[in-house]
Amino acid sequence: MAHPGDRAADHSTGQSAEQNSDESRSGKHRSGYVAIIGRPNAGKSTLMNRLLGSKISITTPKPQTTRHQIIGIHSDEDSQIIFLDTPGVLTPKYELQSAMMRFVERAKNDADIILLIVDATDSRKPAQVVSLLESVTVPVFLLINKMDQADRGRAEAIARDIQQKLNIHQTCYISALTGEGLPELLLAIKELLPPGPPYYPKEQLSEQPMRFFAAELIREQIFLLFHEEIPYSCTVEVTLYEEREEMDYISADVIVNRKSQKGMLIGKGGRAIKELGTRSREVIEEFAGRKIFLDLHVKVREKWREKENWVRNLGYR
Ligand SMILES: Nc1nc2c(ncn2[C@@H]2O[C@H](COP(=O)(O)OP(=O)(O)OP(=O)(O)O)[C@@H](O)[C@H]2O)c(=O)[nH]1
Ligand SMILES: [Mg+2]
Repeated sequence: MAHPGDRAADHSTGQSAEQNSDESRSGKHRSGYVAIIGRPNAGKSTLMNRLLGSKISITTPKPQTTRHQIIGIHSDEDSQIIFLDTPGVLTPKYELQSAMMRFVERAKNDADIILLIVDATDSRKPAQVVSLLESVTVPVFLLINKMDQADRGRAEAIARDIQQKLNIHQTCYISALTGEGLPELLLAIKELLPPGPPYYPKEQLSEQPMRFFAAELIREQIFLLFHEEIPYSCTVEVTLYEEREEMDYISADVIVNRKSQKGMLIGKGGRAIKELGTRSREVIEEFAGRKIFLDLHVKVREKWREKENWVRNLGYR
C-alpha cells in the first residue's frame, strides 16, 4: 500500500507536511485515502460530491461517466480525508476501458479505507466488484445506495449476500442524492483514519487543474445531450486555457472515434455543436465563477479508444 505521503509529494502545489496544524503535531490529526469503488452508475461520483458539498466529479444517468481517478479533499479541524472517485468496475473491451480499470486498481491499492458502493435498485449482483475486493486488507465499508428509491427488504438481502463474501467493517444504508446516512458515514470514516498530517492545504478541494475540469464538464454535457455510442466514443481535449482579465478563453477539441460520428456531433446546420457549446460554457462558468469564452471544434482520431498511445496522450494515464 502506498503511503499518502508518496502522492502528496508529487502534488503540484508542493505543500504538505510543513503545513501541519497543532492537532497533527500533537498526534491527534488524522488523514488518509478513501477509495470509492463500485459498478458503473452505482452513485460513486454523486457520493463524493455530496460528501464534499461541491461538484468535483461529473455525474450523469449513463454508466461509465467517470473515466479517471478524481481526488476530492474533505478537511476539518482535526482530519483530512482524501476521497478517490473511480470509474465503474467492468470487463474492459477496448484500451480506454483498460485504462479506466487501471485507475480503479491504483485507487484500491492506495486506499487506507475502501467504500464499496452498491445501487440497491439494481437487480444485478456486483460480482466483479466483490471479487476485486476479495484480497484487500484495509477496512471496507459497504454502502447500500439509492435508499430514497429502494425497497428496504431487498436492500438488506443485497447487503447480506455481500457480507457473506467479503469481510465488511460496517454496512451503511445511504442516499448519495439526498444525503441520508452521510453524516454518520463521515464520522465512522474519521474514526478509522490513521493518525497523520494534512497532505493538502485545508481549503483545497481537489488537485486537477482548471483545464481538466473544463474538459470533464464538456464531456458531461456530451453524455447528457447525445445518445447510443456517441458519449462512449468521444473525449475532450482542452488545447488552450487562458486566463484573461475580462473572461477566461478556452479552446477545446471534441475527439470522435469514427469519421461518421463527426456529423452527428455537429448536427444539422451546426445546431448540435452550438447547443453543446452553449451548455458547456454555462456549466464551466458556474464552476469557475467567472465568464468564459469557449471555442469548440470536432476532430476525428480514427479508433482512438482502441489505441494505447492515443488513450495515453488524451490524458488517460
Ligand atoms: N435516486 C437516487 N439516484 C442516485 C443516487 N445516487 C446517485 N444517483 C443517480 O445515479 C446516476 C449515476 O450517478 P453517478 O454518481 O454518476 O454514478 P457513478 O457510480 O459515479 O457512475 P460511473 O462514473 O458511470 O461509474 C445519476 O443519475 C445520479 O443522480 C441516490 O442516492 N438516489
Ligand atoms: Mg462516476
